[in-house]
Amino acid sequence: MIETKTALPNELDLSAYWMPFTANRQFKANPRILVSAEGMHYTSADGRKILDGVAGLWCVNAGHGRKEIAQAVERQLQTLDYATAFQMGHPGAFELAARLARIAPQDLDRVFFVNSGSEAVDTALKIALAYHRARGEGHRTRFIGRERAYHGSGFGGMSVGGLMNNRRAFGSMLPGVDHLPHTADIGRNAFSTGLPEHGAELADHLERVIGLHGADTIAAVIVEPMSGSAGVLLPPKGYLEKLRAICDRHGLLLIFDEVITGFGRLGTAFAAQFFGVTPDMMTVAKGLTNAAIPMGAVIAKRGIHDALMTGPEHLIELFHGYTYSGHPVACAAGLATLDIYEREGLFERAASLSSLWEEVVHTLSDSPYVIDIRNLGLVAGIELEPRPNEPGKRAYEAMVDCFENGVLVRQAGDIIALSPPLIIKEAQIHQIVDSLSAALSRVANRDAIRGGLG
Ligand code: PXG
Repeated sequence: MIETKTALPNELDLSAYWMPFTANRQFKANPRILVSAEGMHYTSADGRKILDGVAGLWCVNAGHGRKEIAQAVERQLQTLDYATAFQMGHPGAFELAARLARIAPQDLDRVFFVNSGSEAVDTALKIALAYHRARGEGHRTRFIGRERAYHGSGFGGMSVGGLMNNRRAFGSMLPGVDHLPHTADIGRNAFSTGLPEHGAELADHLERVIGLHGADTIAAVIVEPMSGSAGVLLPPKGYLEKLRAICDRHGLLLIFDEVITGFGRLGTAFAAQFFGVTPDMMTVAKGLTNAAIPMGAVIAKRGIHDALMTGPEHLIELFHGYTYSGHPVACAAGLATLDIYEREGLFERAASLSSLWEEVVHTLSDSPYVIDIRNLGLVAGIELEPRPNEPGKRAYEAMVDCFENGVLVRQAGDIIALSPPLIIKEAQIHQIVDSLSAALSRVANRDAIRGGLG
C-alpha cells in the first residue's frame, strides 16, 4: 500500500467543501477522514484500518486498490486522454459496450454511456419517451416509480424516486409521475431469509394506476429489482414477474435500476438474471468500473434502439449525451474491471458466499432493537426499532461505533445496510457482524443509563 501523508483533520480546513448527503455541521465537528484503501480495508487519517462492509457505497465490488485498473487507467491517459463521443469514436467505448452486451440478459445489447447512476436513470427515462414517440405513441409520457425508491439525484430520478427527504425541498419535479407502494412489510415478513413470501399482490397496484391514468398515457415503470438505499427492501416472491406481465399487457416499458444490483451483488451479473425477469432497459453504474472512475450506462433492448434508428441517416437520432459519455479513461477502467470479475469469478464467489452470509447476519436477531433482518446475495439490511422522537439516531450511533471500532457500515434511517466487496473472506463476515452486535449492545447500554438518569 502506498503510504499517504495527509494532513490530519485538525490541520485540514474543512469549511469550503460542501459535502453531499452529509450532515455537514455534525461531520465537521467530528470528521471521519479516509486516506487510503487496499483490498477489504480503508485506512483512516488517524492510521486505523477500517474493514469496508459496504464496498465503498455499494460499488467497489472487486475490492480496493486494484492494480490492473490503475494500470489500465494510466495506460489510457498516456495514449488517449479524451476524445469527444459526439460524431467521433475510440476503440474502448465499442469494446466495453460489446462486453456489457455479452453479460447482459438476452436482447439487451445496446449500450448508452453516461457518468453516474443519476445520469443513467434520466437517460433511460428520456429514451423511453423518445422510443414511444418514434413509434407514433408520443402520448405515452407518464412514468411510474415506487415509494421509497432511490433513482439518483437528477430531476428525473428524483421524480420517480420515493424518498421524501430527497424530494420535499425541491418543488414540483417532473409532471405526470405516479408511484407504486413499496414492498416493505415487517408485519408479515420479518426475519425472512432471502425473498419474502408475502406481498406479490402489491404489483397489482400497477393495474390500478393504469386504470386511473390510462395505459396509453404511460411510458415506463422504473423499479430497483432490490432497493438498496432505502434500507434493503426486497421484492416478494413473484412480485417482479407480475410487474413484467402487467407491463407487457399494456405496452409499458419496464426499467430495472441496477445501479446497486449490477455486477455480481446478488451472485449473477445482474439482478435480472438472478430473478429470471428481463426488463426492457437496465441502468448501471457503480460496479461497472469498480468505482475507480465515474461511469454509468443504460443497457437497452435492441428493439428500443432500432426503433430510433429511423429518418435520414445523416441526422442525429437521439439528441442526448454528455461531454464525458464513454470517456476513454472510464472505458479502460470498465474493461479492466470486467476482466477482474471474470478472471476471479467474483459473481460466482458472491453466490457461493451468500448462504454463509445469510446465516451469520441473521445471528443479529439476538441483538438489542433488531426488528427485522433482510438478506439477499451479499446484501443485508438490519432494521432497528427507532428511539422515540429521534428517528435514525440509534442506527447512526451504531454506524459511528462500528467506524470507531474498525468497520464501515451504512446507515439509512433506522436501518443498517451491509454490502461488502465480493472478495470478502469468511472471517471478515464474522468481524462485520460481531462489530455491529457489539455496537448495538453499547447503544443499548447508553440508552439504559440515559433512561436511568431520566
Ligand atoms: N440508482 C440507484 C438504485 C442507486 O442506488 C443511483 C441510482 C444514483 O447513482 P449516482 O452514481 O448518481 O449516485 C443510486 C446511487 C446509500 C446510497 O446510502 C446509495 C446511492 C447513492 C447515495 C447513497 O445506499 N446509490
